Amino acid sequence: MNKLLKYALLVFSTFTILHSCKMKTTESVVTGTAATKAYVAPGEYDEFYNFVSGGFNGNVSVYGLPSGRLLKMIPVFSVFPENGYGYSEETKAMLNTTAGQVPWDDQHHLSISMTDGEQDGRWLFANANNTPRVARIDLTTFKTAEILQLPNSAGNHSSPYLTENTEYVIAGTRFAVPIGEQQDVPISSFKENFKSTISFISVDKDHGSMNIAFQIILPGMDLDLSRGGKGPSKDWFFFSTYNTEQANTLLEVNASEKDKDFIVAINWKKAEEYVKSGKGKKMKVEYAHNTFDEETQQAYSKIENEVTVLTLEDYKDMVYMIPCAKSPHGCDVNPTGEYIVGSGKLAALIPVFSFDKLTKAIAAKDFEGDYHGIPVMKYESVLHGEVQKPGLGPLHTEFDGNGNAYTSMFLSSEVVKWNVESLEVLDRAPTFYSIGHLCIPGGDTKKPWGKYLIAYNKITKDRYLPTGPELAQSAQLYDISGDKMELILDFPTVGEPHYAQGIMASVIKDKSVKFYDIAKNKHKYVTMGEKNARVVRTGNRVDVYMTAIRSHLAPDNIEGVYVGDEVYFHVTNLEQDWDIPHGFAIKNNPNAELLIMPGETTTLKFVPQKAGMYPFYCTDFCSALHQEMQGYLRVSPKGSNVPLRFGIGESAPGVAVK
Ligand code: K7E
Ligand code: CUA
Repeated sequence: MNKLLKYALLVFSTFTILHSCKMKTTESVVTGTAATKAYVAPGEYDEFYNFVSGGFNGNVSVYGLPSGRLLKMIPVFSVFPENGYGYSEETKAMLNTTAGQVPWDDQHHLSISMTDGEQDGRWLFANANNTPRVARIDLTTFKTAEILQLPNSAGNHSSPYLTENTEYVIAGTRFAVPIGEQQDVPISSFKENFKSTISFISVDKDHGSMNIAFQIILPGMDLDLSRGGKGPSKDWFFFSTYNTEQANTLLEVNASEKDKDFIVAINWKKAEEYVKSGKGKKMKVEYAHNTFDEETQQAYSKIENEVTVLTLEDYKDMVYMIPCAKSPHGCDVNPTGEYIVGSGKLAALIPVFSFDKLTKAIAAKDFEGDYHGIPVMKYESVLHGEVQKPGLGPLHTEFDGNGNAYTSMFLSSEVVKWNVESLEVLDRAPTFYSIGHLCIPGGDTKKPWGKYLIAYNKITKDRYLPTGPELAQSAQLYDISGDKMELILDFPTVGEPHYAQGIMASVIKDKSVKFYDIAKNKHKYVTMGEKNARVVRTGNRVDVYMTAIRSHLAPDNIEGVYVGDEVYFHVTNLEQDWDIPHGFAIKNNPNAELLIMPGETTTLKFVPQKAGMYPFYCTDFCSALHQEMQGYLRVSPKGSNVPLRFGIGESAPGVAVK
């Protein structure tokens, strides 16, 4: 198909969507070369990793691009029976909070750690909306290494966003709530009592460990999304807000009353200085800080009690409000750090603000007034310009490395490409359907890779074979290396993706851990070699020091366990080879299995409720004799006198009775 015809079809299909509200299929816009562009031959690696938020599944999934192949699901905020995350004794504490173990969350946004504004591929940060938490995933193991609960927060949506050198992870609240001692107040007292907060979580340069450095308390409003500045604006953070009307009911109407909401600009460097110089006050709070220790292979949960907060008196000259068209959702900063894009869901244009103008207007005190004591900038004084008629329902913007921006349009179901300097619309591509977030690998950093764009769509309809009332979520891959965006692939995703991150595979793939060095295994219940496999009774606690190696578990015969005993299977995988996990499951165990990585020790707790024979086995097909990797636990009635006996082969109770 010649280029002109293709373009005509694109324009035509966009036009039909905009003007008939009738959904169209893409058949007409996919060209013959698309398949080869997305094709990754069997045995070949993908060029990019794509880390995709799981939305209501609470976890993160990993795809390869351009193939769209699902590589892994990383359990983060939700229990994951598939590998025992949240069930094993080692990982239960990862999901601990001040409200007890919370086994689920709603995961929307991801950020890959950066050095000098470029992805360094060390860690992936993830937010939990519902029970406010931020997680750090280690990209050498693809495991959740740390989860930090956020006090004074409700709806941790504007999170987790990073400063240029990952000095801080920043997390803003979606819900304003009463904070401090007195929280039992009438909902109608929103205006007096409800506050919004932004948490600044420091990240250790070498190990990544997180701590809440301080929080900024803002008047009650709903912070939606945010971005850190870059280059000239690197000391700043920008947040979109809605409900600056401070409504507490029927926000659909009441939070869209005003013509403009705001983008909140915060000079975090100043905030940091103020805290260092002793400003701010300590506040009594409670939050859980959970860390997975690689050495002992054990998660520890600690309840912290204090946080430093900066209130309005402390931050007179570090917070400013920029008026922005109705209910802005995305708030994105371009790679040079000069432009801030506010995407108002209900606006028919996209305002682009200039950082240079902002600093000049602040210096000149060119304010329009104030919002609860915070200076409000004049829209015209800080505006670079508006993208006119971009489409309907702008949500999020990502950037390529060539001066272009790509904005998702929820209502008109399209991606619109425009030039950041000239604000001229350059291209549009339909999405199927109702796009939410989009992602260009590195598209939120100083150095976007700029080759592909992925649309994460909210509605799937007719894209895949029907699967009952719930359909697979739909992602679409576009080649953006040319002037025109070209749709090259549809791929289904799990959960409900919101934001995602993409990174050149070469940045992380060679650092991937292949197995754990068993010599360094400091787990309290490690079994160093099969000869040390044993069972130890202490009162009604039974510790099984079990080993797994192709193709047996040791011990594989255990007797002398009684109903009501607390049996702990500490399974050490003795393999020292890549891709040889062993699994462990026992009959009637009311939770999940274990999946033990080579060199690792993992524990399953089992409290037998009835006397009987309980077979156990390896669940991961590990060798030709995997099916033989099995054993028996004999459980006798409470108070019986069956002696504790265990073994394997010659030493098994059934053989070795003497
Ligand atoms: Cu889905 Cu980032 Cu929670 Cu927009 S948010 S789509
Ligand atoms: Cu070990 Cu199957």
